[in-house]
Amino acid sequence: MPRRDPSTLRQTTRLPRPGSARDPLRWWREARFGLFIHWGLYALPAGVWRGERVPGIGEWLMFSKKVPVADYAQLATRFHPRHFDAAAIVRLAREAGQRYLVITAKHHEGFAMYHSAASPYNVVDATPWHHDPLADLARECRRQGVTLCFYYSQDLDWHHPDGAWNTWDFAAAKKDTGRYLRTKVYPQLRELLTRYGPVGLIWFDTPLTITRAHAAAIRRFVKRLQPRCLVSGRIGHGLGDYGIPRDNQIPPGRPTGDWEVCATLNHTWGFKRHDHAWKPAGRLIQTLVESASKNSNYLLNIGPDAEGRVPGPSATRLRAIGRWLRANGASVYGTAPSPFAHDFPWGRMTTRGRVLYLHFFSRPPRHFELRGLRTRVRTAAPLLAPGKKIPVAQGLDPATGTPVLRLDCATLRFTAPVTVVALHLAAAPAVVPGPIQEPDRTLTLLSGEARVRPTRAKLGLSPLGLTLRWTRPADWLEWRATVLAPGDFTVEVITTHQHLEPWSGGHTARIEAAGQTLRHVLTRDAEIPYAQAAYFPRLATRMGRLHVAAAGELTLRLHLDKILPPPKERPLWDDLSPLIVGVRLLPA
Ligand code: FHN
Repeated sequence: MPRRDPSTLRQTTRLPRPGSARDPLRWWREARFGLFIHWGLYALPAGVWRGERVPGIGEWLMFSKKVPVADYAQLATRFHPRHFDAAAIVRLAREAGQRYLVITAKHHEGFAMYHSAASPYNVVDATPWHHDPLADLARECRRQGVTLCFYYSQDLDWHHPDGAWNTWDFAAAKKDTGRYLRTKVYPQLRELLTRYGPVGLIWFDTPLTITRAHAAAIRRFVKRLQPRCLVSGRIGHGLGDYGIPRDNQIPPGRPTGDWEVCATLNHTWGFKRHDHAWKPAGRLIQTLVESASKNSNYLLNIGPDAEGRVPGPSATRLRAIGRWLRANGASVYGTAPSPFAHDFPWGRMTTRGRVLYLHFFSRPPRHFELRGLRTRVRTAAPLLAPGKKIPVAQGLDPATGTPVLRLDCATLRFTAPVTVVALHLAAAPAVVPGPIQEPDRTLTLLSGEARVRPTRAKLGLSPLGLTLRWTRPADWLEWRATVLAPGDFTVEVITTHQHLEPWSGGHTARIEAAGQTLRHVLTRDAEIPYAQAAYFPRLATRMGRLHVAAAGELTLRLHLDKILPPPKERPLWDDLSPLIVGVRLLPA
């Protein structure tokens, strides 16, 4: 892996566009689940270079070891994947329930995995295999009804003298981006968009040095050749048709806009023979559900080996997801996100018109309670047993008037990893805005549900619901939350960071609520366990105790009184200010 993960903080996303027959995102929103394939010359070293295990993600080996182009290109002479079987790979995607496939046409190593006239450094001309796997995949995708898409590294290219980031072979001062785009990127995009039939999307990646003008020109170029082809958010500069969080990142709460979570089955993208950190299938299913609940597709990766074989543990997991989807797919495909902007401790929600799907990640208590749903529930039943109605009671909390829904789950059979209950509503779901205390008395205030103050603050919130540019003590976050059961609480501030990047801590935080003040330096007091903790750890700082005397609306303000300057080392990303996930109140 690069020391830092240079993905995507610089991209933003547009707001969702309304669905219509002419909406190019329609098929993609309907699909919700896709197969990512990282395959290139890096599958040969598979994470080992000259006998030494290279840390990090496999496809970055050339960069990590600063392998000279002349040496790295020798790999092509050994690339002969006898076991590559496009029909089997597309079949696997279908078995997994994946509706589109994104294959690396050219990754940062610069090697074209198809027959490119624009560069002899390609899988047909430079290998003893002399074969175009993208042509096979295109044919099989058509035959088996999977949407074909291409990954293309438009900025980083370590083979081309003018491509970004190979400065061990090519002097940075002599690089001419325009020449790289003219001689490689545009000709190759033209090939990809004219030779393989309709392409669902081009998955651009890692927009680190590309200018807005170049990104806009690439977008126009794609749309001219295939107007319905989508452009991923990692084209940069907010020019994508949808956004992509950083690798393996799931945002807290419900972000704004259309998103695609891209994720690995182990840690690497390209095949690495020593990476056996396979994620359990149950967790992957929960992440798929969680993505859908956040208006996000889930693009799950395989890295075939140098023989073209899909690692066994990858195939097993994909098939397990497929089995779950065959039964429960109605609660995922083509669904809209949760009507709530916050996460629940018991699972996630998706919506389809007047149906609200509750995805339980663990067995619910017999008397399950959901707070904040304003719409009348006509019936509730397990998705897999619609005849087994679950008794429903709806009422108002006497102290606050908050709508409370109770399900009697005595007869509900919970099956791990996710059991879906469908609520049929009298109308499309409407909910109480803002955070609401849970029945276990915890109250989570996500940054995405806060208001930024004052109105002309420099502080902002990203569409993913994390703080941006918190550099001025004069700015603050403010929540109006509903408390049903008052009392004493332990208050925590939750921060995060990308695991390879520094955590921004040590600032002095102050909380004002219920007439009390809590002040504490942001320290790492505990790490909160959750599915993506390996990639985006969530760290809790204990601020102290708060007494809330009465039920009703609680206004809580988070200030940073003292903000430390960012580290001296020049960051790749724009903003190194504290990333605040939110504030949590736990019953004391
Ligand atoms: O640098 C790449 C990486 O190799 C991989 O392709 C991932 C997939 O999202 N994208 C970049 C890092 O974010």
